[in-house]
Amino acid sequence: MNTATRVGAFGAGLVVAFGAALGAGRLVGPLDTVAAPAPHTEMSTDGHPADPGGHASEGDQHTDTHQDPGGGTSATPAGLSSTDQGYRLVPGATTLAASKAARVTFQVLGPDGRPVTGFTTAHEKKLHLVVVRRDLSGFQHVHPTMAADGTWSVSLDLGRPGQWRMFADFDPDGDTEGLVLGTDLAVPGDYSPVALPAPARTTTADRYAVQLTGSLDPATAQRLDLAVSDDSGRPVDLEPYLGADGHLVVLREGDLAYAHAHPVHATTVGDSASGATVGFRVEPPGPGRYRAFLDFKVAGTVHTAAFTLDAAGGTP
Ligand SMILES: [Cu+2]
Repeated sequence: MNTATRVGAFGAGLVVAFGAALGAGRLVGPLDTVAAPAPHTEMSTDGHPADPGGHASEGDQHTDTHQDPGGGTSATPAGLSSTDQGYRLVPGATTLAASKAARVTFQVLGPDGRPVTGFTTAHEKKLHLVVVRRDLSGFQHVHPTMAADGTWSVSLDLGRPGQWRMFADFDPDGDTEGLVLGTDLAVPGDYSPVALPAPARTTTADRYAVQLTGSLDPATAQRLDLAVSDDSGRPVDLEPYLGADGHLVVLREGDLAYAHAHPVHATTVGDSASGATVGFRVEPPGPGRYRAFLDFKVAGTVHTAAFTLDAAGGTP
């Protein structure tokens, strides 16, 4: 990513402008999902251990976003295309048998048509993969491993038939901005869409309760704060996860426009005072109903909380 982007975005706190930003989404914090236990193999495409543990200094400082001073959102939202800026996301197979441990492979082809092998680490990973069924159920955020030839692979929970969307969120080496490319995977079988839960301000993730404050506005970046407490109502101490106190991926119902936000404030690794609340700035590409997935880490385990939000003034 270029320096300007890095600095600018960081300084201002991340505004994820879905649309305007090309790589609006580009850093996803990894989560290994709710449903998919895929151990996230830290890949080391360059021969180094992916993350020795300290990513605070640099990994956190970039943001994935681009500021969009004009507030415009005329650009195509991230994740809707399998190609952008000459890059192309190519899955190894587009139809997979239903399996809770489906092996999924893909390559990112560069402008020269060859598999890309050089990626800039963002939030401790060279590539973040978000996978969700088109009905917005089954959210998974994992970190595939790349082979020397540029083929990425990962185990996903595709145990339920349906049409799945995978988003590769990455920043190729060079001047290109971060990209989010998307493509569908079909899992044949008896498909029963799951209705999106109604908008709500509280939800649970495993034994934790998560409370949302703020709302989405289709025209401007708005702050969303999420507070996590345990089953006895006590606030918990959020731990840094992939260089941030939390990672938020927001997807629009209907077209799955994608945005990824990181916390408004910088995270200090090992900062026990980071607290139980994490704030994000999110700017949806337009009106609609969205599903927001928050990945957070408590006591060494990553959890995912999901909320349905309307961007149109109709907040719960
Ligand atoms: Cu990730």
